[in-house]
Amino acid sequence: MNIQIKADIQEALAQGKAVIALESTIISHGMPYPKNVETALEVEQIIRDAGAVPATIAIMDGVIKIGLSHDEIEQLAQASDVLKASRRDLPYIMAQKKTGATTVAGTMICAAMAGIRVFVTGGIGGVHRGAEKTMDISADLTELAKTNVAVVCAGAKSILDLGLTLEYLETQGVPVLGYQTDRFPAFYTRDSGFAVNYQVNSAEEMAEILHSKAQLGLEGGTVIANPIPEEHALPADEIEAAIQQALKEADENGIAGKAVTPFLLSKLGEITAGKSLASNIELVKNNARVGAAIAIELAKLGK
Ligand code: PSU
Ligand code: MN
Repeated sequence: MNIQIKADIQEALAQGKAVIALESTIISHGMPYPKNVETALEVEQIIRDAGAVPATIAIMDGVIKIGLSHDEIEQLAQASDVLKASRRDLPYIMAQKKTGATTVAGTMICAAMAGIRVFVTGGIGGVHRGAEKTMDISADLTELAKTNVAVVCAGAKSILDLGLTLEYLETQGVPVLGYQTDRFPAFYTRDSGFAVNYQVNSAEEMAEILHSKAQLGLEGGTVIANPIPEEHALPADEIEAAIQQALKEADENGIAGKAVTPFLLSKLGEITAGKSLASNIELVKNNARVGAAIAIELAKLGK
C-alpha cells in the first residue's frame, strides 16, 4: 500500500500517544487562499501546543500522506487541479498517481489505516436539503457508519437538512455526542433546533465513551459536536438568508454532485462578506483544542 506516515506521527502512534487527523478538502475546496494555509498551520500548532501530534492527510501524486510538510500544505492550498477525494475517488486517484484532498470520508479511511482514532474538522457533510428528490447525501455519513474514527466538528452547516442528517446517523447507529451542550450545533450557530443524543461535559468522559465503543467492538465512527464559541457565532437569521441565496444560485447554475458543497461554501463567503469565513476559522481552532484534549484522555485509556 502506498502510504507514508511522517516520522513524528509514526513515533507517537508506536508509543500510544495522542495523534489527531486533519482533513485537506477544507484547505483545497473549503477556504480561499491564503486563509486556508494560515488556518491549516495554526490548527496544527494548536494541537502541538496542547501536547498532541497533528496529522494532516492528503494524497500526493498517488501516495497517501499521513502528515504533510509546509510545502505540501501550500501546494494543496494553491493548486487548482487538486481532486476532492471522498471514498469513491480513492482508487482512481491512487492508480493514476493524482493529487487529492481528502474529505471527511476520505480522511477517516486514511486515518483508520494509520491507526489514528480522533479527527478534527469544521463540519461534516450530510443529507442535502431536497435530498428526497436529488438523493444528494454525503458519503461522510456512510463512512461514519463503518469506519472507527471519532470526528470532532461544529455540527454541520444548515445548507444541509440537519433533521434528515441526524435521522440518517441514527439509522446507521452513529452516536452524536454534544460537547458541553445538549443541542446539535449548526456550524455558524450554536443550536440547530435539534438535540444531540447525549450531552457529555468533559474530555475525559468523552474518551471513556469512545473507549467503551471500542471495547464493545462496535464498528463505525462517532460525531462529537462542539459548538462555535458564542463570541464568534453569526446571527441565525442572517446566515439563513445567506444560505437561501446560495442555494438559489446553486440551483440556477445547475451545480450538482461533488461541486455542490464547495460552491455553497464559497457563495456564503461572498454573501456574508467574509464573516462566514472568520467564524469558520474560529470554530475549527476551537475544535482542535477540544479534539486534542479528548485524544490525550483517550491515549491514557490505552488501545
Ligand atoms: N462542510 C464544511 N466545510 C467543508 C466541507 C463540508 O462546512 O470543507 C467539506 C468536507 O471535506 C466534507 C465535504 O467531507 O465537504 C463533503 O462534501 P460532499 O457533500 O460532496 O460529500
Ligand atoms: Mn453530494
